[in-house]
Amino acid sequence: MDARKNRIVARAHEIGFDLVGITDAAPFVHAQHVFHARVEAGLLGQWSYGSDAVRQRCTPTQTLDGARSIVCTATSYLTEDTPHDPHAPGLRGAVSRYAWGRDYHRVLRERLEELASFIRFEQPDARCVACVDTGPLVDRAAAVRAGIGWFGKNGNVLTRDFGSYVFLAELITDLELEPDVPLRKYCGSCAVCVERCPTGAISADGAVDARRCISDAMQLKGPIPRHLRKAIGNRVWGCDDCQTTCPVNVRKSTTASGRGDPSFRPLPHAGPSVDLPAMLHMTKSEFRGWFGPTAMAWRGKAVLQRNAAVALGNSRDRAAVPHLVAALADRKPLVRGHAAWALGELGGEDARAALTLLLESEPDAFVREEATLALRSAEASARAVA
Ligand code: B12
Ligand code: SF4
Ligand code: SF4
Repeated sequence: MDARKNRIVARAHEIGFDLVGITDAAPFVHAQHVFHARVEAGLLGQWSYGSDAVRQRCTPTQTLDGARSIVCTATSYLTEDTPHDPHAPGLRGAVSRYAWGRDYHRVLRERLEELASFIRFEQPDARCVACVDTGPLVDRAAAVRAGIGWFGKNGNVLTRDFGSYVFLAELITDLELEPDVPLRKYCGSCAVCVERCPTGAISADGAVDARRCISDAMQLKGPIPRHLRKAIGNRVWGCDDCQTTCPVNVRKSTTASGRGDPSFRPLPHAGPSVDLPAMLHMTKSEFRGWFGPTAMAWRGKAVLQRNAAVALGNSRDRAAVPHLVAALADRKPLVRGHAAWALGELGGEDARAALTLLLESEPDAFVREEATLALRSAEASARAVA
């Protein structure tokens, strides 16, 4: 290893990155081809990247003129906390592991900036651009070419030491650094995630259809498609099913230190599970205080309230009914409409009465449609019981 690379890698580990690999800045030709094909097939759903955006994400020199290398990192977010069962009855909702601590965009950007400062201290004329998630780079393709891990059929990059519970982040730089070699590893005949994905979103050749993915549905701006709502269970953000079932993730260590990264430990209000009625009725300042520091806040308050309403509809707990009835008066049609759906799922006389009352005065077409269908479903279950 060249001495400069050695020092950068050592410093990156000190800063808190668990895995570090280097690749050159050549275009990601195969990834661009795969990416294009998926956009064409509509598999990216709401992430409607145009051809220019796809090309830029796969061409590092478009982001940094004169780029020569990419320092790729992976940081484990696995902590020892137990996830909440997304199908447990009751008034608590499951948060995906990646979202229950501090927002990884902020944490990793701070670390990348620290690494860039170190590089500039060593080489004052070096230029660096930090990329994490929303940055203009295909994070997974870069990590794979830098030897950090391999593509799993569930779409995630799998790593030998930390499994797939890693965040990916990169520094594109004009420094010439010796590239690492990609790993020669594949899923082989395993297809556990393909079989266990609750919505059948993963194809046998390892392409994720975002339109059927629960993680995607929770981030939609508008209504959650009806056919996905039951499979969501009590989840309010993200979905980990294709990771918890993956054999590569069994008994994986938590960070290089083995103690779990303190930044990704559960925050008080956004831990492995949240109080669903509290989320459904939160004020703006509660939203900012509870979820602002996490990666769950970027779509805004109404989206989380909508998710909480769906989770309560799947709670199999009649204690949810009064909370949902109260949410029928929410200012946002998105919240009212999903609360109506949830009441239809729980049924009962009180739910039917509230839906009937809502239909007498509701002006919004989407909410009216949801309430009409919900009332029908609640009436059908009442008939079935009688
Ligand atoms: C949009 C997005 C999503 C969307 C769409 C995901 C998708 N599958 O495309 C949704 C909301 C569904 C999503 C969900 C999740 N995401 Co996301 N997401 C992104 C984001 C912002 C862009 C991904 C993208 O460009 N997709 C387009 C597709 C075409 O590209 P790709 O996913 O990189 O896939 C490449 C491979 O298919 C590759 N490829 C090339 N050759 C080959 C060969 C083989 C055999 C295979 C299989 C693939 C392959 O080509 C593609 C292009 O590079 C990235 C961050 C980033 N900048 O890359 C995070 C990112 C991929 N997400 C991440 C995470 C953690 C998740 C979730 C696990 C969160 C959760 N628990 O709910 C889920 C997992 C869902 C899943 N099974 O994919 C991490 C993944 C970390 C890792 N270990 O891989 C990333 C990298 C964010 C980060 N910086 O850490 N995500
Ligand atoms: S995140 Fe959930 S819904 Fe999406 S592909 Fe994985 S298991 Fe399927
Ligand atoms: S469950 Fe099996 S097929 Fe899916 S990513 Fe893990 S090893 Fe690959």
